This record gives sequence, C-alpha cells and structure tokens, in this order.
Amino acid sequence: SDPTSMGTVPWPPEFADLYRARGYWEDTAIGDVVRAVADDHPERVAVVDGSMRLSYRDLVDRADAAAVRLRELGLEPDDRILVQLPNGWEFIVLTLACFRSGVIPVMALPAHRRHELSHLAGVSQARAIAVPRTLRDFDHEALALELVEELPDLTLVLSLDRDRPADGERVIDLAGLLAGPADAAEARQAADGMRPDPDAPACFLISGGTTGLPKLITRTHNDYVCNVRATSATAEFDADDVYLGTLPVSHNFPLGCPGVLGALFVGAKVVMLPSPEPVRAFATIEAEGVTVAAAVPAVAQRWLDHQEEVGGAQLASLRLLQVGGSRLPDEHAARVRPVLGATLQQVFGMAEGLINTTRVDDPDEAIIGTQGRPVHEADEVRVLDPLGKDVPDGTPGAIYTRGPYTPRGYYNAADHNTRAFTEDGWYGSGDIVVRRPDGNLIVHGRDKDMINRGGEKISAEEIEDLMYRLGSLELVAAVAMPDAVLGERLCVYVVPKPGRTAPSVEEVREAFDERGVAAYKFPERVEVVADLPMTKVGKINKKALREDIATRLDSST
Ligand code: J2J
Repeated sequence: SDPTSMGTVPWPPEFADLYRARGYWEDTAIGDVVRAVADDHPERVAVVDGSMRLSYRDLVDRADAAAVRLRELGLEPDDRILVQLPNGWEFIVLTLACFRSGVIPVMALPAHRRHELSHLAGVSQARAIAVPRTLRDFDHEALALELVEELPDLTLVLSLDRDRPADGERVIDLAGLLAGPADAAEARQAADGMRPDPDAPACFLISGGTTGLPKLITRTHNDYVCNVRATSATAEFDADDVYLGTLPVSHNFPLGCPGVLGALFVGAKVVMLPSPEPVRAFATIEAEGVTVAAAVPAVAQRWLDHQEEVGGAQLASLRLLQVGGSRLPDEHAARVRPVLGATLQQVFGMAEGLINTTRVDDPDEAIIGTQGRPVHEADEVRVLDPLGKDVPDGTPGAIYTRGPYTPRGYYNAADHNTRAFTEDGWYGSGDIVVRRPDGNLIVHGRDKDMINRGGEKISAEEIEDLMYRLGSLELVAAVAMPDAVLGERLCVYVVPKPGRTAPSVEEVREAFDERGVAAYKFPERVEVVADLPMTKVGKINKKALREDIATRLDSST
C-alpha cells in the first residue's frame, strides 16, 4: 500500500486500542487542536516575532490559506517537504499548514548543509524544500536549487525573503505563500476538507542517533498531541503563559515539549527569537513578559553568568526555565533559582519519544540533582543490565522505553530498528541511568557512540566515515573531549597511512566545509598517534581514548 505505512512501524493493535480507550490518543489532528483554540480566543496574540504580531485568528487563517496553496503547488497528503527555516513566524505558519493539509514537514536544522540535506531529502523522498533565501551569509536558495538538480523526487524550492519577493521563475515565493487568505472562510473550508488521519505522520523528526547518517522519526498526530499535552501538564502551561522559542525550533524540545505547540494548544503567546544571545533574550523576556523558556545547559550557563554580571529585574516575569539536551551540571542547576529567580525544570528527552522532567513543586534537591521522571502515566521505563535483566533502583543500567508517544521504529530502517528496538517494542536510547526510589532518573552516562556537543548530537561513525574519505588515514576514532562550556567537543584520533602525513585540524575543517557538512560537526582537535588502543574483542577502545584526551587537556592547562 502507501509508502508511509510501508516505512512506518505501527503500534501493535492491543496498545493502540488501549491508548485510544484511555483517551491518550484523542483522534484529533494537530491543526484542529490549534483551530479550536483560535475559535475560542481569536483576538489573543499567538505569535510575536520582532515587529510581527499574529493573533490566533491571523495564525490559523494564514495556515489554512497556505495549506490550500501547498495543494495548488501539487503537494498531496503524505508528500514530504524538507523545512529548513530559522526561528520566525514563518516556520510556525508553514508547519501548521502542513499539519492541516497532511503534507509532512521534515524538520531539518538551519545549520545543515549539502551533506545533511541531500541525505534527509533522499531518505524522506522529499518533493519540496523550504529555505531562507540567505542566512548568515549562506546562500540556501542556491544549495536548494543544486539539490533539485540531483534528487529525482525533489522539484520545488520555496524560498523566504522577508524584504522582497523571491525570483518567481525557479523558486516559489514563500512569503507570498504564507500571506493571509483572500477569503478566510473559503480557505478554512478547503483546509477542513484536507484533514489528515490522526494516525498518519504529522512530521518527521531527526534522530540524534549513533549510526552513520541520521534516521527519521515518524511522529503521528495522535502521538505528538499526546507528547505536547503531557509535557504541557508538567510545565503547568496555561493561557497566561508566554513561551520564548529561542532554541532552533525544529528540535523536538522547543517544538513540542511543550514548546511552541504547547503554547498554541492552551492559547498562550509564543515569542520567537533567532538566537539565545543573552542581551537580546533578556530584553525580549522583559518586553514581552516571558514566563517560560527552554535552554540547553550551555545557554543556561550563559544566562546565569550574564544575570550575575548585569543584575537587575529583566527576568522578573520568568517563572520556569526548562533545561535539557545534555547533562546540566548540578552546580549550575543549583544557581538557577537564586540567580534567575525562576524554577528550574530539568528535561531529559529524546526525539524518539520518552520525555522526563522534574516537576515544578518537586523539592529543590530533586530539581537540582535529577533529570526527572516520565511525563505520561502510560510511559513504561525499564533499566536493564547488559544481559537484559532489570537492575534494582540505585544501580546504573541502560534505559528502555515504550509508550503512547514513543514510536516503535524509525522510518524505512528495518535493519537499524532490530538494533534500536527489542522484539517487544522497547526503544533503547543508549543512555545509562540510575532510577531512584522516588522514580526520578539521573543520567549517569551513555553507551552509544555519539558526541553530545552542547545538546547537538554528532554520530562518531558519521565523522569517521568523513575522515576516511580524506584518503590519508589508516585509522580514525571520533571521541568526546570534555569542555567547560559545551560539556563535550569533538576530537578525532588519527593514525596516518604509512608515508602519509596527517591533516591538521584546519585542513580537516576545510575539507568538511567543502563537502558541505554542518559546521557543528567539524572536529575541534586532531590527535595524531602511531596506533590506537584496542579492546579484547578487537574494537577501538574509545573509553581509553576519552580518558586519554581528558588527561592531555588537563595537563595542558
Ligand atoms: C543528559 N542527557 C540528555 C539531559 C537529552 C527535550 C529535551 C532534550 C531532547 C533531546 C528532546 C538530556 N541530560 N537532560 O528531544 O524533547 C541526551 C540523551 C538522549 C539524547 C536525545 C526533548 N536530555 N539528553 O536532546 O533526540 O543522550 O533530544 O538520549 O536531540 O540527548 O537527543 P535528542
């Protein structure tokens, strides 16, 4: 039958029936949730982005008009559109238009380049790509047009230029597509007629996984609505909240945990910022009365330092700071309430599903020292030893999970699914956790070959493949090196081929840039060695290398 159901692993019927019977799955499309809020509060402000302010009515009317225009461009339900837009109102309207029309957005990052985009477009069989015309001196439109030449399914480029209409010949003007409707009632009726099946994919999120190139995670309307509602409950979101969207909004965390969608589900206001830089972020928090913001630990740390430096009451309205994506050191966690005057919510989540959070009224000890517990009563969590036996509370083990918003497989990845999921559908994230008797989890480490660079995930295997293509290397190992700001940075150990010299870190970075690799994946240190330590089973001993680089960094400071 259709390609989506072929590539997607459904929940077994007994689980689907249970989730539906209990009301965890509401059988409502995401677009209808927001439509209903807009009908109740049409005049409320939904989205603020610089001088642009969209009421709920404006927002849903624009989304409906855009849904109709997507259809007029020939995009059908289940067609994929690669979305690579910065944090702005346009991202929200386009995403809602997709949710209304059944066109599936593939959530790329602004930092992605040719290497990532061609992979994502290829795996998702994307028919369209939406980009800013240029951003930070990079010509996204030109790259998108090159990809159209190379990829048979990809035919449409939607280009966003806020200042002037994009050149209509080769590209579609995204600003025009997102303009309001000529006739709002007509657009709404047309969009209502496109309503997708709530069990169909709403969007494709990108895995921060461990194998070569990223996998796509299919999130259905039913599961994502459940995800948003459950995280909204633990963040205690309501209509008076003002959410600051400052992390790249195509990430699961700011998109739906509860994030932008959580705010729109309760009639709250979303404020979009292109960067979390503290001077502008603090001014925006003050001006818009922001109550909830989400940050990765590196951003939280910058905000803490900035507030200590400048003092003042700019953050008076901020009640909750969510921090997740990588481990927040306890000493910074302890500073959040005294310095920022906001409650900390630690968030240990994954685009694959399961979200854990501390609760607003938890004791400080739990808020500071744990990464929280599952947000939904139907989340199942097991902590297992290497033989697959449950470990007692207090003992580290690998986390496995199932639940109403944790899909049972990656998109079109049968082989990989057999490794990432158990036979009875438990997803193993590769995190090593300790569960306390009170249910709270502490992320203790991980058993996956990934570098977590300030919340951006880098697959070691992907980096090693890119390094081998340089041609001069016999052996390569990508490992995390400790960093005070980002937690981890990327270091590569290399053994040159006989008679060859190893490339310098500058040469490696240049080569990665030429291949069109996202800059956050550029190695930051190259260690040239004569050989690499091996484990007993003949694999490169990465643990030894991580310890080695930590010692080298220590002794050089
Ligand atoms: C330690 N490691 C963490 C934390 C994620 C909310 C928050 C984060 C993500 C996310 C997300 C961590 N402490 N607090 O999607 O909705 C690491 C773990 C995990 C991986 C998932 C959300 N929070 N991590 O980070 O899909 O290793 O999602 O398995 O990008 O990040 O990465 P990702």
